Amino acid sequence: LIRTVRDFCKRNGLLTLSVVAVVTGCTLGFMLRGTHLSTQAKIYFSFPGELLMRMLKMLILPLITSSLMSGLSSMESKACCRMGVLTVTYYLWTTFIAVVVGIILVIIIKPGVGTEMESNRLGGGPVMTSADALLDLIRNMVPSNLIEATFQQYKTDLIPILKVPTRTVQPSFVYVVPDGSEKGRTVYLELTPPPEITYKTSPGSSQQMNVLGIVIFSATMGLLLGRMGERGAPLINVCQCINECVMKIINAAVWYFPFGIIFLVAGKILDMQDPSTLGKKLGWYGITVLAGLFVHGLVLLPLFYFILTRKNPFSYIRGLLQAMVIALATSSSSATLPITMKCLLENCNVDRQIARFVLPVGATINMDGTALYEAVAAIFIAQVNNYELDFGQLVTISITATAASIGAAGIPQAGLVTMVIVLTSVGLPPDDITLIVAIDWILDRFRTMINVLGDALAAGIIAHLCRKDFPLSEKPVPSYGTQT
Ligand code: DAS
Repeated sequence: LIRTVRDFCKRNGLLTLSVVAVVTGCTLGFMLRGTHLSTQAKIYFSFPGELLMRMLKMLILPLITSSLMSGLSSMESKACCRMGVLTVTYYLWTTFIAVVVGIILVIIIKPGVGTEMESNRLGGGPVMTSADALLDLIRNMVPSNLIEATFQQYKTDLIPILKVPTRTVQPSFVYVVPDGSEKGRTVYLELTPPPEITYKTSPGSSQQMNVLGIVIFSATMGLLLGRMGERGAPLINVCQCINECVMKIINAAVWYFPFGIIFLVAGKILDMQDPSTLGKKLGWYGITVLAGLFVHGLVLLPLFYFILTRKNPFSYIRGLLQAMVIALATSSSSATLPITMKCLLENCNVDRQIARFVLPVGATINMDGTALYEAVAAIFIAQVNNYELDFGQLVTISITATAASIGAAGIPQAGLVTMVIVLTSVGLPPDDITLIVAIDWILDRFRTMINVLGDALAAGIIAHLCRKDFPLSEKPVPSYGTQT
């Protein structure tokens, strides 16, 4: 038994360490919840976990841009279009299936029915119309500033450095220019652009780090570079070198992850809010979401994989366990992207060109777990408010939950933010998300894990369906135990 455990740890050292780190973090977090740590102590305590998240965020922009630009530039255009259409179609289909699974389960289990909430909570009118919310979602998909798009959620980190304009405060830029006199004096020009038309933004929209704009920009650059022939070669080489360097940095950084995970998980548990007044109902709501995630993520998606590739989905999923543990620990699919890429290339033998396209696109627009969660949460809130939804409203929820998951960023609790769109679309009070926020921190981890799993399984399916265009992509998944 000792030899078996030792051999397993050798083969799966990092995975084992990460799982042990999550368990240790949970234990430590719940042990410390009883003590009343001071704010300063909490800051020091959560520091290693903050370093882990910053390491992962640091890699997002170079990884996405270099992957897409180097990957697409070397593809033949017909093959690229076929792969792109297949990828987006598959993503939309699986996201919609996830929503339907969630709606069926929440209608059967009825977690929110029979709650004695005062029924006059409705009619307060939505914070914004669903049209405004959807427009805000689409607006976030086309950022006016690529740097802002990458770090939009982290603007507070950057304003002192980049003076990135914020949506609510009119930006003013200070320019230093020589005045042309022989004394070489300089003058300061403060230019305040005309006030933008103010538009409504969904609550917390500044929290949406939506890198879809970067994916679109990088994919377009990659396609154009590929058609520039020799003239594009230098930049393609630069992108390939950046991509290789980023993967090497990931290989080095991953050994810090278990240490960071302990404090990241423990720190989140320390900040966990006490369950809301809903108590047991909230428990049934959590069970409904987890059941939906299990059915969709570990039954339906593997079934789609088997039907479309005729391969064993679970030997493929074994190669993804490391990425799924990181997703569970960080609750951020964007931050997990570097590890997902590493698992696909090293453990699942997915062709690099396919992985470089399917994963970055998936990390921004494909969130099956989030879509399922938002549909369940919206119907649960309607049940809690004793508010009967008709079939048309269920259809509206399925469409807006799909759209909201596409617009959600791959960051912690992004799904809670975009859920406002789903609630306002059927006239439910958006501030009712406070009823479910108490257990959102744990559900967020599991739905992020399913988001990452959905992207990675899609890469394996697309690699199989496009094997004629990318002959190298059809490599056998190594049998369990030979993975790095
Ligand atoms: N945490 C998000 C992610 O990274 C999912 C969500 O908030 O729903 O995928």
